[in-house]
Amino acid sequence: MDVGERVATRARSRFSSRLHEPRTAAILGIALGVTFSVCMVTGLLSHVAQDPTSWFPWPNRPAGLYRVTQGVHTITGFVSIPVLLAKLWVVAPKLWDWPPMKSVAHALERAALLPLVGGGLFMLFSGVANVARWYPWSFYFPAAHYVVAWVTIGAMVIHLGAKAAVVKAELFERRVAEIAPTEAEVTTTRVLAADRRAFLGGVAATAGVVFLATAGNTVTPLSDVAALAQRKPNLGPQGLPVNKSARDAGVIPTATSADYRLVIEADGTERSFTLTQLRAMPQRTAVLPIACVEGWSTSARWRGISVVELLGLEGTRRKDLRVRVESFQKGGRYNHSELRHDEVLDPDTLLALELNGEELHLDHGFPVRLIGPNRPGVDQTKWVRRVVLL
Ligand SMILES: Nc1nc2c(c(=O)[nH]1)N[C@H]1C(S)=C(S)[C@@H](COP(=O)(O)O)O[C@H]1N2
Ligand SMILES: [Mo]
Repeated sequence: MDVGERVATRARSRFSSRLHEPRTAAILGIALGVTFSVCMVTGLLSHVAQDPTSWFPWPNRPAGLYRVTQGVHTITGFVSIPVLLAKLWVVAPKLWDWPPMKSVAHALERAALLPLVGGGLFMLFSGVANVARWYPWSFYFPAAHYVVAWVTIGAMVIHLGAKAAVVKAELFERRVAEIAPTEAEVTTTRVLAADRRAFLGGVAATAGVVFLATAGNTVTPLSDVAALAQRKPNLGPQGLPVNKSARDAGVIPTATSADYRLVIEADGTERSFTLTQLRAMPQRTAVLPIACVEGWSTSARWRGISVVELLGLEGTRRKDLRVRVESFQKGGRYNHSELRHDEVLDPDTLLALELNGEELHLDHGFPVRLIGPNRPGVDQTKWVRRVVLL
């Protein structure tokens, strides 16, 4: 026995539980594969929804699609946490595998563990921190979360490929004993199976609790038990949570000023409207959700002016239409947004003046806010000052 092997053997002997074994690891691996895959697919969709330069045409219907993708993304992310921790605990002794590399394939498989474990932990940690609005870092969260997602996906594909045979053998192939097992062997197998059931049951129960504690973010009937939800869907002025308040955005003086004018810039001409003039225009009602990237979402009834009507673009089929909507909030990444041509032409894309039957609350964007179907919350610009046809 060489020194390395002796050290490794001693380290492995500290993991005394019998649950550090392939079948438990395989079952948790499958569970994690499912939650991670759902989380990744919905995350990529949400990314595409937020990134207008993307190659993927994000549709503006159904109106609540982003609400679903982002809700599922954050819920599956949270639920993955106990499963990932359990899985890491089960396979921990394998860190001490000896020799560390048995072949090129084995070396590759082990090398992929660093981006897999590191990436997985980073994704879950940064996601949870972002939801909690805790930024113990200096990078731009969406960019970092997106890049590391691809690294993690790549590592996961390698890992799944490398482990497919083990998983198949452990879960899908009946092992026929070549020699009749002794009574002691039968007992050991039974005890192990019972331990495994109890452990996996505990992990599943924890995941269930995490699910209940987060799903209320977007599933209204569950909001009462949503201990981990940072926004309850029905809590806030006019029955809607507030992301950034008027005070935090520094817009109170401008938003409440009697001199407020909405400026419309199109084809080189500029028009401006007082609030009274805006209220006298034809109004349209639409039931649309606010769906935040943090996972919370609520549907509400909005009333206001169709952007397409305001710009006199009804009936146009132009595909090059782009409209920029600007807030009078100074600074802040979300003080403006852009509408694609299909969004401009959708009659439910509104400059809203009312929310749930009342004049917009200051924190929801008074006097005018943008609301459109299937747009990420970050793009539903509040306190609108200027609308520019590009
Ligand atoms: N001007 C401006 N508009 C904004 C934001 C902002 O920070 N500034 N935040 C956006 C985000 S992230 C969300 S989720 C929604 C939330 O709208 P609500 O506060 O009315 O619920 O507003 C959006 N509009
Ligand atoms: Mo948001």
